[in-house]
Amino acid sequence: MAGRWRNTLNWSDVTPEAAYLSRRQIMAGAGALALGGLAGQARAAEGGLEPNTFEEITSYCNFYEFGTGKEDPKRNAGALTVDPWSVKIDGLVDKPGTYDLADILEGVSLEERIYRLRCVEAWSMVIPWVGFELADLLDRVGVQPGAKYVAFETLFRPEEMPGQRAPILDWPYVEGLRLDEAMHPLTIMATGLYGQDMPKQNGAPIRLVVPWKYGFKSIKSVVRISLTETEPPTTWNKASAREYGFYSNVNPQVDHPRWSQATERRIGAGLFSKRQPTLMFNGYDEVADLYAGMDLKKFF
Ligand SMILES: Nc1nc2c(c(=O)[nH]1)N[C@H]1C(S)=C(S)[C@@H](COP(=O)(O)O)O[C@H]1N2
Ligand SMILES: [Mo]
Repeated sequence: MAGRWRNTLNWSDVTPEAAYLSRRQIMAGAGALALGGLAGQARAAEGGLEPNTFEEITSYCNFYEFGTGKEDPKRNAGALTVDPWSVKIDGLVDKPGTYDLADILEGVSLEERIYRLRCVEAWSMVIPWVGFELADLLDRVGVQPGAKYVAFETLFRPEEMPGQRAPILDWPYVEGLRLDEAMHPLTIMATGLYGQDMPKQNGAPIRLVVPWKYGFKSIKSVVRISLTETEPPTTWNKASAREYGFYSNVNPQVDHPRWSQATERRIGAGLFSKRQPTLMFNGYDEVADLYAGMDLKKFF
């Protein structure tokens, strides 16, 4: 994809440039929906999946490597070098190695996935990602039988990431999934949004997106993916284990110790708009099977 960089982009603009993307979509539930077919025609999305604007998605961000303010990433991420970029894949895999991003992208098919994003802070957006299923990548490198978890790591480069020069979090940012969560078809590695290369503030050039979990699980600017036998440490859990569990599935019945998770504020909905109810698994009911028999209050 061309790395075009526009400040404003409307949903209707996306249609021509995204038209070549694979239309393989998960239509079950509210997983994703097909792009509007008519050129220049904005399409009303089904199931409350009207995407936020490009401006909203790229201006209101959490990326503490660039500062803790919502507008800090947009202001500070311009200095990030995203080319060259490689991802080290190691641990319990048949073909460990440091893979150039281009090599990773060669073997996958990019597609658009319009997903809700629910931040643990109780705001939400809808984002039209471009990406590929993490399972496709894991299948290519060959997951060994002993692997039970997937660990992820963000770039550590304090020269370009001013937030990393302060002990805001335990750097580098790390995250993790259980292997079955990582292999679920809803779990993607995203390389763009609105049909363009990933804006730096949203986790260029490649980031994880797990739509049924709180946003902090969707780790940005990934440089390492490791298959492990034991549950990997995760950044927000290390910062405050009683507030941020390993699973962190969106769950309106399990409140954060300091605020309710029953409702959320949709970014861009307007100052006087009503909060909307938060849905179990952020509305992605198809993942419920992954947690059959688990106490989701205990494993929050
Ligand atoms: N490396 C890294 N990844 C991160 C974060 C971060 O601070 N650093 N913030 C997380 C949080 S809290 C959220 S809500 C989402 C926000 O993604 P967005 O800014 O692209 O909407 O990114 C997640 N991934
Ligand atoms: Mo978040």
